[in-house]
Amino acid sequence: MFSFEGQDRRKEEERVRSEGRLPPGQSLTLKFPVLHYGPVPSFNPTTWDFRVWGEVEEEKRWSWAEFNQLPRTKIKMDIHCVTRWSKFDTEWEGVSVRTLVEQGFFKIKPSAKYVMQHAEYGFTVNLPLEVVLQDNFLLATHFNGEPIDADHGYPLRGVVGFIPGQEVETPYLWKGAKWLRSIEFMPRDKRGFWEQAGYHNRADVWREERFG
Ligand SMILES: Nc1nc2c(c(=O)[nH]1)N[C@H]1C(S)=C(S)[C@@H](COP(=O)(O)O)O[C@H]1N2
Ligand SMILES: [Mo]
Repeated sequence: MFSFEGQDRRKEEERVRSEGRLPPGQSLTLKFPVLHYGPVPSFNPTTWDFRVWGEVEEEKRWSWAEFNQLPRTKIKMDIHCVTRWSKFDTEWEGVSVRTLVEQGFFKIKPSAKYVMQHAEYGFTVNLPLEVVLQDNFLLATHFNGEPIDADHGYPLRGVVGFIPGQEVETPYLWKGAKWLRSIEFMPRDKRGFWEQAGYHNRADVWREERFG
C-alpha cells in the first residue's frame, strides 16, 4: 500500500541495507513494537532494588536512588527483534556492566562464565559473560533521551544491539530483560525463559539464530 510512512520506511531500509546493517530476514520499522510475556509490572521506588549476585567476590544491592548515582554511559545501537523487525540508531543511556567492573563497583570471580538477567515475575534470560561485558550491552534507564516507558521496561532493562563498525557479537533483542532486577553470574550456562521455550541459546542476528 502506498503511504508517506511506507515511502520513508523503504528509503531508510535501502540506506541501512546498503550500509550492511540489515541482518538477514529483518525489515526496518520506524515504530517500536512491544513484545513480552505476561503483564507490565508497576514500579515502587521505595522497595525497588538491583542486585549483583552469584560468582562475585561480594554481592551488591543498590536502591533506586543509589543506582542512579552509578557512572552512566550512552550508546547508539541498531536493535533486532527475532520477530523480524529492526530499529536503527536507537539511543540508550544507563549503566555499563563493564564500567562497573573496571571501576571496582564489584568483582567477578574467575569461575563466572555466564550471566542470567532476572526480571520481575521471574522472567529470565541468559548470555555469555563476554557479551554482557561488551559495549553493546547496557543496563538501560533511558531510550532516545527519555526514561524508558513502562511497556519497554521502566525503570530498568537490559538492552543489546549492534553498534555499526564494532566487531562484537550481536544477539537479538530478546536477550535484554525488561523490568530487570538482578544479574546473576554463573559458572555454567542455564537457559532463560524464551530459550527454554525453543529460542536459540546464542541468538546471533548475523547468523540468523532464531530458534534452537
Ligand atoms: N521481562 C521481560 N523482558 C523481555 C521479554 C519478556 O517476556 N519479559 N521478552 C523479550 C522479547 S521476546 C523481546 S522481542 C523484547 C522486546 O522488547 P520491546 O518490547 O521493548 O520491543 O523484550 C525481551 N525482554
Ligand atoms: Mo521477541
